[in-house]
Amino acid sequence: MSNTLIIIPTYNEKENIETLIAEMFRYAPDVNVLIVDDNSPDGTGAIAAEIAKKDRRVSVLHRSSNRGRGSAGIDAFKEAIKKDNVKYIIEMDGDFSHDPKYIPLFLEEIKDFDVVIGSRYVNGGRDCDRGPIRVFLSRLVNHFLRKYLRLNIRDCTSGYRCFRRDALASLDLDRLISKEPSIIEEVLYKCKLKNFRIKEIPIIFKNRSSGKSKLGLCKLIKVFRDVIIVRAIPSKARGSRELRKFGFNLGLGLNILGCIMFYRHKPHFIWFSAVGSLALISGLLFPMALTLLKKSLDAIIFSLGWIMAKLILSIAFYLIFTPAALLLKLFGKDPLHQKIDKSARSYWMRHKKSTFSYERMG
Ligand SMILES: Nc1nc2c(ncn2[C@@H]2O[C@H](COP(=O)(O)OP(=O)(O)OP(=O)(O)O)[C@@H](O)[C@H]2O)c(=O)[nH]1
Ligand SMILES: [Mg+2]
Repeated sequence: MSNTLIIIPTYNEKENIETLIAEMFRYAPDVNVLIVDDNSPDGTGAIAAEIAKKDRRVSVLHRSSNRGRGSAGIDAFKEAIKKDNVKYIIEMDGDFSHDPKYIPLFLEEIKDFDVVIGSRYVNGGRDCDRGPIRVFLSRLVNHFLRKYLRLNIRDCTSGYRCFRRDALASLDLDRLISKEPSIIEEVLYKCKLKNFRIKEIPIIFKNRSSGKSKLGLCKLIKVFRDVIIVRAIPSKARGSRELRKFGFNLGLGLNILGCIMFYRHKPHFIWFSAVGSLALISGLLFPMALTLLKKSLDAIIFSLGWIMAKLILSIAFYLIFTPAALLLKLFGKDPLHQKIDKSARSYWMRHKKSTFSYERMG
C-alpha cells in the first residue's frame, strides 16, 4: 500500500480525467488516487469508476447531495485521514492546470515540512498562459489575502498542495465553513494558526486544457464572503453542527422535563425553563446568525461591486469622450456646446417674453 494519496475533486471533467490519471502514474507510479465526484452530469464519475475497476490504485467517492468544491475537499480529507497507511496527502485540480510532473518534488519537500504549496509567485514559478488582466487580478486577490489573513505566503490561492497527514488530521475539519473554493484559503489560515512549517515550491500554472471553468462571479463573491467570516469569527464561536444540535436537544429536553416535574413549583420550573430556553435559543441562533451574516456580506460585496463597476464605466466614458470633445472643439466643431447654447438661449427668450408680458399687463 502506498503512503501517498492524491485527491482530485471533479465536476464535469470528462475530457481530462483519464489522461490526467495516466500522466500522474507516469511521474509517480506508487501513489494512490481518490477522485471526489459530485455526480457530474457529463459522466466524469462513471469514467473514474471504470478506471478504478481496472486499476486498484484508483478509488472514487461519489457524492450526490451537498455539491461544492469546498465540501468535496473536506470529504476527501476525511477519507484520507481514515486510512492508516497514508502519510502524505496531495490535492490538485482535475483540469491539467496542475502539472503532475511536480508530484515527486512535493514528496521530496514534504519530508521537512508540514505543508508544501505549488506556487506561481515565488522565483521560478509563473502563470504561463493567462492574460495580463487575469494575472493582475489574481495578484491583487493574493495581496488582499496576505494582508487580511496575515499570511506570509506568496500564492494563497493555489490548490496544488501536499499535507503531512498528522497536520491535516489536527485541523478540526468539521468546523470548516467553506462549501466553495474558499476552502483553499480557510485550510491555509488554519495551518498558519497552528504554526505549521509551510514551504512554497515554484510551479508553472497552465490554463485548463479543456472543459469549462466552474468559477463564476457568484462563486467569487462567496469566496470573499467566506474568507471574511473565516477570520472575523473564531471557529470556537461558530460551534460545530453537533454542538448546535446538542444545545437544541438539551434545551428542548430541559423544557419538557421542567414542565413535567415542576409544574406545581414555579421557581424551580422558571430556572429549568430559563436554562433550557437559553440552550435551545443558542442552538437555534448560531446557524441563523451565521446565515444572516453570510447574506448581509453577500449584499455588501455585491453593492460594492456594483458601485465599482459604475465608477469604472463613468471613468472610461470620460476618458473616451473628453479627448473626442476637445478635438471637435479644436477643429471648430462643437456640437454638444452648440446644442446646450441653443436650448439655453431659447429658454432665456421664453422666460424674457413671459416676464415682459406680465410687466405689460401690470
Ligand atoms: N467535486 C467537485 N469538484 C469541483 C466542483 N467545482 C469545481 N470542482 C473541481 O475543482 C477543480 C477546480 O475547479 P475549476 O473549475 O478549475 O476552478 P478554478 O481552477 O478555480 O478555475 P479555472 O482554472 O479558471 O477553471 C476542478 O478539478 C473541478 O472539476 C464541485 O462542485 N464539486
Ligand atoms: Mg482550474
